[in-house]
Amino acid sequence: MAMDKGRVLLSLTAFHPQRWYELLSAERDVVFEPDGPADPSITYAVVWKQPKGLLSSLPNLRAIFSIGAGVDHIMADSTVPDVPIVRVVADNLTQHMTEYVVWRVMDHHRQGALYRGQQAKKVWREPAQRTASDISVGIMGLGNLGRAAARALTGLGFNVNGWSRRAQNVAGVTTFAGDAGLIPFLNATDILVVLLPLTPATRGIINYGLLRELRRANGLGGAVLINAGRGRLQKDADILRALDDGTLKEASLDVFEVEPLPRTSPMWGHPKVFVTPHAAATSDPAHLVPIMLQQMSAFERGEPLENLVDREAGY
Ligand code: NDP
Ligand code: OXD
Repeated sequence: MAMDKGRVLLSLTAFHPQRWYELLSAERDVVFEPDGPADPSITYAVVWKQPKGLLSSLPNLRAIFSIGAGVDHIMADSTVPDVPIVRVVADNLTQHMTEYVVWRVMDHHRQGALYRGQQAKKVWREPAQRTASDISVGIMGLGNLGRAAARALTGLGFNVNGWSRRAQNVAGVTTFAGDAGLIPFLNATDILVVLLPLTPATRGIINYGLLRELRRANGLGGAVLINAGRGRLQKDADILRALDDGTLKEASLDVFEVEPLPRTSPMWGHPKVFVTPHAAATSDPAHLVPIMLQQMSAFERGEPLENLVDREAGY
């Protein structure tokens, strides 16, 4: 039997909600706040960093929709009720992330920082040039985003390694898995791209000891870190130490332990760091809301929800 058309609670922190509201409202009754405690009318929640305790107060909640691919912002609330959690898997978001990864890998590979420095001093000097096949890019996290980035990088001629929790097979990629695969993966990697989710198992994984394991005899002049996963995967202080003692040559960081990155952070002015404001792959409501609305309607017809979070694994 088909379910009733559910009402949607929209709870977004640090995102402008208006466009999400307008697009969801085309098909659904949408509210920003429950109608008092234990509001029985709400059946779906569309969220980013919802207030703790909010979701567990809704007795008829059927499903939670994250407006991002990551769901650590939902899981941070230990009272989240045991209903399906749907995360974003969408061509548009994947394309944004692939563009970011290719952009940052190419900039480090083609020595963007060196040329920007030379231009500032009006220096006309041509450094030695490598080809992509001289460089191994290692992607931590071979999920939806990691696999797409790997495809683009293999297409450009880079050697690509990938590391995941479970063994994966990706055409043209040398894959490693689990704890046993981590050190061999790092030892074979010149440019490390982090596209992991933040879970209890991955928190703080990008630390000084891990960075020491990267390959540095590669003609790049040192190892490079690119993190577009989550800030709390990394230890900002360890990255600064690694940059300052030469363990790392350069870093491109889209995410930080504290966001927005405090104005006092040395990352801002560091000559070897390229900072973007958690903008590698922006969630665009024009692309994502239609997918959410389709999922809600399909669910009400009795079809299964897609792109569900494994609560035990935390992503
Ligand atoms: P997926 O869930 O599709 O993939 C996650 C990958 O990480 C999988 O390969 C998974 O392994 C691996 N993984 C998870 N836990 C571990 C672990 N303990 N050890 C080793 N590997 C692990 O996620 P997406 O690719 O869609 O997204 C990845 C992350 O990117 C998001 O969680 C989010 O944090 C971040 N993100 C950042 C954005 C930005 O703008 N900066 C935008 C969008 C996403 P397995 O294959 O075995 O499951
Ligand atoms: C996401 C993000 O998880 O934008 O999608 O960080």
